[in-house]
Amino acid sequence: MSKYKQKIIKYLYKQDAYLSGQHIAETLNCSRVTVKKVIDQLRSDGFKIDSQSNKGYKIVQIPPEWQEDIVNIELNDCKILNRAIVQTQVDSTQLLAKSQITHDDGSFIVLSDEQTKGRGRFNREWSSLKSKGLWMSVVLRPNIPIHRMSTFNLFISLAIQQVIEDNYAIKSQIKWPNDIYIGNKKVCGFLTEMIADTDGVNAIICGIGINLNQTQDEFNQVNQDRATSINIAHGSTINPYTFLKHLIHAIEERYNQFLNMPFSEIKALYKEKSMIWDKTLTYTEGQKQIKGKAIDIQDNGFLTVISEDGELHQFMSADIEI
Ligand code: 32G
Repeated sequence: MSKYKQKIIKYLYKQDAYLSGQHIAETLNCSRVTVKKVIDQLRSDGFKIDSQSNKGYKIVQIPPEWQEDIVNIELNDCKILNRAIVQTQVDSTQLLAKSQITHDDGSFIVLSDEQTKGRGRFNREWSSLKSKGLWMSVVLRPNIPIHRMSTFNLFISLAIQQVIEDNYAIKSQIKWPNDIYIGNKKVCGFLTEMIADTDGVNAIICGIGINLNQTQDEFNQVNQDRATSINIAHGSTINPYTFLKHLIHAIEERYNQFLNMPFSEIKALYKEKSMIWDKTLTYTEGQKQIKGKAIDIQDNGFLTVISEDGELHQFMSADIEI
């Protein structure tokens, strides 16, 4: 029976309409009893499936936990990713992705409902409440020399920023180099790690955390005034599969651009969507700390900052206090 489960989910989800048991059985070449059994099983898995005597079945609600079958449907048209690894709980999708790389040379995403040890830059804790956000690691396999990686994050930033703005009508801005903001609150953080040697890049492991459905009071005390979710800004529940679909599509497009065109071609757009201009901010990179204003971004992704004494500084990355 279970051999039909995936097919039935896929068919019902894709059609997104009432389909009779008879029609499903004929299309998928199984019996109506099998269809009924699978429907019952899906309902006990937490799917809400409406059934109407003259119309048939329709999925009206998917369980809050990520469903691997449905995630894979959303990945179907994506040429840069082979598959999804879906977990209910992990320490960190980033750690799981890295351990997978050692015995899997493909491109994939890792998704988890919850992370118990989600981490951001400088090993800072990344709050990853169960089924409240998109906690994802994307593993890509470019065939490029290491020096080309300096602009990867910039292309990814635009992919995320654009999904929020285009599909949810929310003004969002990039805070170079690793965050997306709505107003003065963080909605997303991402980081890019890689496995590389002098011959080039073997794998990119890009960790992306996007707050989708937290309410303001669900953020802890520290993040209370500094974090927001798409739900808060949009004013209604965000369907994680729809968000994922848009994001995968945007990442695919920007990743292909990253591989095929210089950053200079998207630089004007990147600058327009960035929030750090015209403000005196504190920039820290390693031992170096200065107060200054960002004035430009170079074709290699470096940020040019003019410090209070009028000197120019180039940052490949930095921790910026806002
Ligand atoms: N929303 C807003 N601010 C938060 C949150 C939150 N949910 N949690 C903590 N803060 O293990 C951002 C993040 C990299 C990558 C944190 C500010 C960018 C997260 C500041 C307070 C999937 N680094 N530090 N798995 N990590 S989630 C994983 C960043 C993703 N901050 C993947 C990555």
